[in-house]
Amino acid sequence: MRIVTNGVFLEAHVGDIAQQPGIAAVVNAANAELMPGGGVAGAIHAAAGPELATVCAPLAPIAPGEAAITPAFDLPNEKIIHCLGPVYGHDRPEAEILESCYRSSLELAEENMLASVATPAISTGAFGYPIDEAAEIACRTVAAMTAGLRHVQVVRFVLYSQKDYDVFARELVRAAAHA
Ligand code: AR6
Repeated sequence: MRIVTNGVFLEAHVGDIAQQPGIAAVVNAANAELMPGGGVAGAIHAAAGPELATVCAPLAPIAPGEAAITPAFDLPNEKIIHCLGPVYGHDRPEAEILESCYRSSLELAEENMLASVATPAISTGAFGYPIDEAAEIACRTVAAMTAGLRHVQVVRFVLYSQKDYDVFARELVRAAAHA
């Protein structure tokens, strides 16, 4: 699905974050060391190739809520924005940290004059953030930023299951109505 808010396309798709051709930057749900791991980080490092870990090493560690940007190597994108989400029930205040992830990612995209960003549902896998709460925060944060975006024209949420997609689609409509 796709809606327009303040001239920015907000999308939700079911798919693989490592297969998003036509998108300038993909967001990695990273670990602090920016190394390959499971889930999104595993898929992104596997698809980007071993050079990614080499350029990531000097940028690490990052703190929860922070983001870093690298080339995308063998991925069909220009850049990867690596973001460390909060571990649910451990990194607090978790809602503010998750909000900071999406804000920092879009700020980096703007600084790098990138036209489109695709992001997974940060923290909702290994880090245990409940999907409903995470979707509300993600969609609200992104929708609230649309009015200030100059370069980013598309923000795509890439969800791994139909169930997660349904939650994000619902929250996106709700957030766009308030933006
Ligand atoms: N494309 C899109 N979404 C995906 C993909 C994919 N290829 N693979 C998983 N998801 P996670 P986190 C979904 O665990 O919770 C890693 O091991 C998944 O279903 O990747 O932020 C890192 O090394 C879930 O909804 O990220 C870190 O240590 C969401 O993406 C840690 O996990 C996020 O799942 C980060 O945990």
